[in-house]
Amino acid sequence: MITFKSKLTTLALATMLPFTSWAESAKPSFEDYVLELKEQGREQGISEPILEQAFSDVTYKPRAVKADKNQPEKRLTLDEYIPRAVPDWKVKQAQKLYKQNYADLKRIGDEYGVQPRFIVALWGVESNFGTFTGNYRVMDALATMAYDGRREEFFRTEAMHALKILDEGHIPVENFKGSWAGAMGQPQFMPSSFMAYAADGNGDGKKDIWNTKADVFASAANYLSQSGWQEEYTWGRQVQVPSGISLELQGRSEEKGKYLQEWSELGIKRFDGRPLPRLDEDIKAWLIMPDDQNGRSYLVYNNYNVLMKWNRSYYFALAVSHLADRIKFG
Ligand SMILES: [Ca+2]
Repeated sequence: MITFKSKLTTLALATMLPFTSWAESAKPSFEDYVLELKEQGREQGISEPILEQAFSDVTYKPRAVKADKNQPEKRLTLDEYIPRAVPDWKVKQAQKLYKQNYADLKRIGDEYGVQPRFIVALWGVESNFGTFTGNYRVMDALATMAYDGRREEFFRTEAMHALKILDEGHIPVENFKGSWAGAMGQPQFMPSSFMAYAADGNGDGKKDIWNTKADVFASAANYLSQSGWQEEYTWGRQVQVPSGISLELQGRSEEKGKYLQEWSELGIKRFDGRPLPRLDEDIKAWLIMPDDQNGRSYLVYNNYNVLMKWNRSYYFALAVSHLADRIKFG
């Protein structure tokens, strides 16, 4: 009986202690953790001078952890979100930069099979055309996020990719900057995306997504191209749906896709009321209604699914799509 009681007391005390106090007793110090990362990099064949530079003075960044935990939870409707994410000044800036960089954009767009307006739209949404790229040292951000532990494996792997990027000489350590989560340069690539998709757009042998616009454009275009982009199509369009349409029809899973002719027979029209285009072609589309029947509805093509691979947020994909259309249509 006494044993039972004391066990119960221990249990009660344990549940009252803040969870972090035990988690941290089993955890190495940040300094030791960074040494482990360095050793792992050494095992992966990263050169000693790069290891020394990359790991000199790696610092834990409480603000990165705070940013990770405080991501906004309030859900905006698309009617609220789109004008905030793509204000008119951003549209004007996109149109101006599209013209200024057209020679590079056209060359790179042709090479990768991506319409230039989508390259510029991604650039605008990701980093405001390269003006907000993050000021964290990438190794600080990744070591902090890995040490924080909620997604340790993911960030540890990203840290190893980051070391390879330095080892390949694309960027000097002192300029190796990114967001609190380690998203880098003007397209905000995580190191693993850099390794998979970064490209050299100006032919100097380096993939400099921080400072070389041609490399930024080629890297974004290569990402889309490798992910299945089809340049003969657009992303989709906003549509009118008949009142009372079933929400069962919406969704992006394979079996929810229908040909445009089928959607047209279900009463779906372009947003301005005209019939859907290209009804005689075998083009599959998906209906999405993120704000239910009362909000904006879209028929999206495969290219929209590609944008969702870049970033799983439909807010992101629709902001990019909207900006790409404004570049073309004003
Ligand atoms: Ca280059």
